[in-house]
Amino acid sequence: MKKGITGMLFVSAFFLTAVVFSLTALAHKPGAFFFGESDGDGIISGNDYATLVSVIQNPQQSDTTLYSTVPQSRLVQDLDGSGGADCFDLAIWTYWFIGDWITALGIPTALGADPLDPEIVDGGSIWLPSVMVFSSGQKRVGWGVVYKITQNGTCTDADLYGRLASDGDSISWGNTVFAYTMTDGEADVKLRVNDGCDVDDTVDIQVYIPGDSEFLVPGHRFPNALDMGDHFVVTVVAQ
Ligand SMILES: [Ca+2]
Ligand SMILES: [Ca+2]
Repeated sequence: MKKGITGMLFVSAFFLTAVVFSLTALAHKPGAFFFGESDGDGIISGNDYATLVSVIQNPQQSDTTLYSTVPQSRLVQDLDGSGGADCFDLAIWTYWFIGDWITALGIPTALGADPLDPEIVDGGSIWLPSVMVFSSGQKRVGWGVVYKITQNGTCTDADLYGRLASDGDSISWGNTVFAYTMTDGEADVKLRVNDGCDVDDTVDIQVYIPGDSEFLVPGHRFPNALDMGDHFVVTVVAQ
């Protein structure tokens, strides 16, 4: 009897949460916004649970049908970093859903890019080398990586092209932007230098994954920021 009541309460909470959060529309955010997600609202809720169960039960389903995340991939629900979506991820997810934010083994532990010192033609633009995000030897998918022009270079009259950190739904030029890691585990952002930069100037760019609190990602999926360590230092060269 008690078990039945508990089950009813759980199911009730499940659907109440789904209804409440279906009314909430959040702009895209960097960091763990999509980690464990499927319906793309950035919030761990009943829809995401149903998707993960469905994928486990019927693995041949199309990710583009099931996922509204960026990218549309079941790997955003790979919480243990195994490289697939399975019952071990569901176990972690279930803890999260009841408010026990246990640390998932699939959270990123390292960022890398090569080379870190590319050149850019004066007045031109380049795609920076892709930043890769890893954990447990696996490339991580759907993580929002922030790129930020710092004061450390000799020129700051430059812009980055990506999702604006201030409004992740807008893709534009700005000082601080982010990009999600795609199914190859790589995030891509473009840089341009403006009139205020000259030949031999450098543009310094910090790369990191923010902790949940910096951009108000709901839940406690990624409490602490992860910095790439070394910055991009891009040198302006003559045309
Ligand atoms: Ca959700
Ligand atoms: Ca997994």
